[in-house]
Amino acid sequence: MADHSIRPVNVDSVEIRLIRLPLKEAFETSFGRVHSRLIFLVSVVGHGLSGWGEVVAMEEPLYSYETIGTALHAIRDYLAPALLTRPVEGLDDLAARFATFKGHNMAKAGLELAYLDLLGRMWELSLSGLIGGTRARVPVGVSLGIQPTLAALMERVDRYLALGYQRIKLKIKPGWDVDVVAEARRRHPEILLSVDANSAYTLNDLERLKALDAFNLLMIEQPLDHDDLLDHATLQAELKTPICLDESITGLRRAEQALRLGSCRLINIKVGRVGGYSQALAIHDLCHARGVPVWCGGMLESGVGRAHNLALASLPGFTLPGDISASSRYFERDVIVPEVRVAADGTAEVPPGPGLGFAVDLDYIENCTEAVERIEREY
Ligand code: OSB
Ligand code: MG
Repeated sequence: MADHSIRPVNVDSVEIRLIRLPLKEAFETSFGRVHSRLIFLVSVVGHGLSGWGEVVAMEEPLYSYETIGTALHAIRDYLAPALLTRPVEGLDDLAARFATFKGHNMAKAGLELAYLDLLGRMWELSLSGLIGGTRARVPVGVSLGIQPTLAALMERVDRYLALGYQRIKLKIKPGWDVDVVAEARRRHPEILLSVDANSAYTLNDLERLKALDAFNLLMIEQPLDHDDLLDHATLQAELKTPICLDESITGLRRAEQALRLGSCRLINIKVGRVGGYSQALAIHDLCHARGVPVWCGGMLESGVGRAHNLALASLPGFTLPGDISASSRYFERDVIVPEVRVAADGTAEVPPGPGLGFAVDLDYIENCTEAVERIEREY
């Protein structure tokens, strides 16, 4: 990573933009339902080029405390000024400037992503190449939301398997769990099947969670509180099924602590949740060295965030299918060209072109824009 990033980059301006993309169908998790995705795009302009990133925060603080609103505040008032105050000497320099400010990981990540795309375009290297990716295609899975009926869910399970998706993840909550998993497993005895509770349970639900051990699940994702490590360690000791942490892993230190405590056996890495590439790469390296499998999570990103996820998932430690589904699984039309496609073998290409490796569809983005603001260089 370091070699190409040491030459200083003069970023002239940061543009922050909110666009609304309708979802093809509502997405429901244990914390609520969304019908459209308000997407926060960030672009940094410098050396005559633009780099693009995405802040994956949602409108309400239901997945984590960050929202579109908190990210606007953090970027406008603290992070963009820190980026624009002097030339950026590399990813470590940028991460160190941001580390002064506590939290706001998704806001930080949006800027890191945009910066790295700009760097890739400047040096004509793909993002995957810049960060040390080793795979030209990555295996993908699909995350299926809670449905009004079991039949509606099973129709989707069958449909995505027929499209080639290599892993099915079912969103669960108390009352939409054991029976649902039992039926999916009965229909498809051999598939990679996992569940994601988004913090919907407590240790009082131990018997119900233990009942999931009967279905040979690949993992149970984030069963307990969003910021918990200790109760997860207690739970993991009682379960055969590996626990995978998502919400609880907010950075390298939390990942180290989770592994030390035995809170999980797998980690879902989301570049937004951990504050950008610098932390995502560090968590990947730690897990890879310890033989802990990682995979790339998703946040219903637009093509911009999705392209970054493809690059991240090309690293050698990402051995399990990610939540990087095709653009068409979410949207009628995506903001990148071409859109992300999933082949019949359940893999997606990691684009070899510079930066993101996709063209950004500025006309369509302009059409979908609800708000835009530019912050200029200070030196
Ligand atoms: O917990 O992984 C999650 C979507 C929004 C917020 C949190 C999560 C999810 C998903 C969908 O599971 C992943 C995707 O397909 O982008
Ligand atoms: Mg999750």
